[in-house]
Amino acid sequence: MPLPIAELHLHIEGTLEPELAFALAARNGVTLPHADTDALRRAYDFQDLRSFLDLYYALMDGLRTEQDFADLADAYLARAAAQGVRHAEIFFDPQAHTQRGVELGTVVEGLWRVLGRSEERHGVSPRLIMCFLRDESADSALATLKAAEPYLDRITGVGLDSAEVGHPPAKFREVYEAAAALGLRRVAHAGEEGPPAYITEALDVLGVERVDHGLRCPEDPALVGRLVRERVPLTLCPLSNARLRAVDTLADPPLPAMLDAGLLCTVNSDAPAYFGGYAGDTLDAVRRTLGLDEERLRELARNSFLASFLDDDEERRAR
Ligand code: ES4
Ligand code: ZN
Repeated sequence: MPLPIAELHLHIEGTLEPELAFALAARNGVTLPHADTDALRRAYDFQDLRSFLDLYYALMDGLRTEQDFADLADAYLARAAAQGVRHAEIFFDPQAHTQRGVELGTVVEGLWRVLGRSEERHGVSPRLIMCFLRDESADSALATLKAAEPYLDRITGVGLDSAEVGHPPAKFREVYEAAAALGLRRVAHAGEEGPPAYITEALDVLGVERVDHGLRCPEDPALVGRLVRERVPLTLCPLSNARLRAVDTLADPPLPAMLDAGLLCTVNSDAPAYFGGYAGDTLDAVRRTLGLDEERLRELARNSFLASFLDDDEERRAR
C-alpha cells in the first residue's frame, strides 16, 4: 500500500503522456511537431523552464474537445490513485487553451466530467486551481477571471505559472484582489527560477496562502524565518527542478535541512509526463536519493494534507 498523500502542485496539462498527445492529435486532425512518441521523448532534454514550456504548450494543441480534457484527467487520476494520491489540487492553464480557440467552458466542463466522479471512481478528492500565465498581460488575466465566473462553483482558487523571471507577482495585484473578493483561494509559483524577493512579493502583494516551489527561499534567511513563523507551505517539485536544471541534484536545496528548519515542505510532481514521475515515483526518488526514513516520509505525507485546502473534517477522513 503506497503512503496516502495529497498532491498540491500538479499541472493537468503536464500529465499529457506522449501516447495520449498523439492519440488526441490524430483524433482531432492536428499535426504535432514531432514524428512519433520516440522522437518526442528525445525532445525531453530541457535546458531550463522556457525550453520545457515551449514543448508543453506545443503538445497541448491536440486538446480540443470536452472529451479530450476528460480523458486527460481520467488518465491522471488512475495513475495518481495507484500511487497513493487521495486528494489532488489540480492546476490548469485556461489561457493556453483560449488562445488556441478552445473555450474556457470546454476545458472546465471536460475536466469536471471526470473530476466530479473522481471520489467514487478513484478515491481521490479533487480541487481545481486556475492559473494565470504570468508571461501574458495583467489584462488577459483579468479577462480570464471574468470568463471563469460561470464556473466558479468548480474552481477553488487561482495560481500563477509559466515563465517567471521578468514577470514579478506584483504585476497581478489587481486580479488577485478580484479573485479574493470572489472567495477564491490564492497560490502562486515563486522562487522557482525567480529570486527570493518574488516569494516575499507573492505573500505581501498577492496574499498567497501557499508558495509553489519556493525553491530559492533558503537564499534569504529572514524569508525562511517568516515562512516558518507564518506556517506558509511550500509545494516543492524536486524532479521538476532537476530536469529543468534549477538545481544540480535532488539533494539541492537540502530537503531534510529545510524540514528541520521548520518549513512546511511538501513534495509534488508538477508535470509528471515530462519530469519522470508521478507522486509516488517522486517520493520514492527523494527517499532513495536523500536517504529519508519512514518518519520523514510520514512527515511529508502529513504536511501534504495540512497544506491542502481540505477543511479539518475532510482532512481527518482522508488520512
Ligand atoms: C510549469 Cl514547472 C512549471 N513552472 C512554471 N509554470 C509551469 N507550467 C507548467 N509547468
Ligand atoms: Zn508548476
